[in-house]
Amino acid sequence: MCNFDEQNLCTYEQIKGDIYDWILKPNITELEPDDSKGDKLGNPHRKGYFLSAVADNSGPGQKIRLRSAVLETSVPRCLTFSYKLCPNHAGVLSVFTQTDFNGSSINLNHVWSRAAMKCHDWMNAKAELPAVSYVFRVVFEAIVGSIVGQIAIDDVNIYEGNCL
Ligand SMILES: [Ca+2]
Repeated sequence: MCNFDEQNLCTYEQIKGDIYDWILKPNITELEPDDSKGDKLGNPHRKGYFLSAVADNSGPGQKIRLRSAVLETSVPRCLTFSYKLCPNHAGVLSVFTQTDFNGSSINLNHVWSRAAMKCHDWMNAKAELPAVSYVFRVVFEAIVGSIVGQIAIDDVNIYEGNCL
């Protein structure tokens, strides 16, 4: 699992070609008090970091993408993660699987999507990644909305087998 608390991206990487990157943010910051009211367990004293797609100057419609390492084929997997996506009109968070054909990245399957809604605590997401016959990556894509808000992920895990 990648919880970003070591202030790195584990095996994940920014997709080149986006104007903006996903950025590490601490769970609590005096400068941006709306980022998170404590962590997802409601403990305001917990330290740690999460990954945010909201830059100060990123405009509406910007796509900000992150991809996993290459995943080998043939076994079903389960993707789980936590997300915070709010308020209404702050944007959309999607997950795709992607492969590489002749040097071009091709989106294969839409796995998961949510549009920003009213703010609340961290939510848990779970999605099946079916077995396929080629190597692929998992891509997180944030599309910034018309209101500056929160598009954030944490505790990303991909494990072999069906979702529990
Ligand atoms: Ca974290």
